[in-house]
Amino acid sequence: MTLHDPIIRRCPNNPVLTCHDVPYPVATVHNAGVVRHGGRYIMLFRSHLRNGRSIIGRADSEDGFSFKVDRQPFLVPSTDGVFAEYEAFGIEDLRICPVEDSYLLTYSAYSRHGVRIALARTRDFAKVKRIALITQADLRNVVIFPQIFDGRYVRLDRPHSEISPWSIWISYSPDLVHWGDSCVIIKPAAYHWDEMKIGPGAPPFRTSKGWLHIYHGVFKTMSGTVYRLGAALHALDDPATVIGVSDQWILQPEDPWEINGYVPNVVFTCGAVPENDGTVKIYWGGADTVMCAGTALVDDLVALCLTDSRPPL
Ligand code: BMA
Repeated sequence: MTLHDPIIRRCPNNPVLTCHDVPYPVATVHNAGVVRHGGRYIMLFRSHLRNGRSIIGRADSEDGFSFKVDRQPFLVPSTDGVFAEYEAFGIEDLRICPVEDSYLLTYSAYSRHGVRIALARTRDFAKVKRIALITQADLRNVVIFPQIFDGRYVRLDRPHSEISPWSIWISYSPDLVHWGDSCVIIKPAAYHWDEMKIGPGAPPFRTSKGWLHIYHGVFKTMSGTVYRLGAALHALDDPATVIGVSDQWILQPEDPWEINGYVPNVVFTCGAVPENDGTVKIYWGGADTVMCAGTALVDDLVALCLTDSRPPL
């Protein structure tokens, strides 16, 4: 099979959203979760406020590329109880995980105690209910699979470690609150584009060959780090089984707004929307400053994982 080059075709209107499109004062617009809901695309994006802390805004689109931002932020740090304690430094990098009849929102909660992941639920993007803080400190990038496996929710996550390069783990829960049976399933590959650290990116989506997961990988250079995107395929009946991890990256910083910005040389994804025509829309933050979008053929991404794969561990 001949793969298309480039694998991800960038939207000609990139960046699709910037701080200038937001009707309240923010310094950045990036790392957004996106879903199709009720015939529209809903984007929940992160913005730095001018004090350096982050909140989540909402933008809607008819076509997935041209977005209009709500007048008010969608989610700001809680002022109540345990969530207030752990969200005090801001909330970041929200993923929208469609599971059963609702959307599970996972986001990084920052505080003087470190970073952990909070879980909230919405059915309509009007009412949002926080459910629980689902990791302890220094564990983030949580994405939840759209299916329940043998009565358990399944998530990918990324703990920090001093001993091992930061890797992608899997965990299970009967109730979304208590998680366990964790094990590592994909590690960075030595002297490879993702050798420094990797982490879950967009919530995985179903293909005929497996769950497709777009993740991020980091390489350290003499002038800082480079964040790129890669693809991995997990078995449909058992997501802990990694069928293949693409040896090549699928996206790297190339446009000026990906190379220069708040953090240079970053493409970072929290959302991808599979379409009925065999394509997938992929969304990424450019240089932690703007939102970009692109399209790929699902078959190309699957083929990279199956025919040009590197060992997962
Ligand atoms: C990661 C996270 C992301 C960010 C990326 C690049 O560690 O903080 O939110 O996009 O670094 O700065």
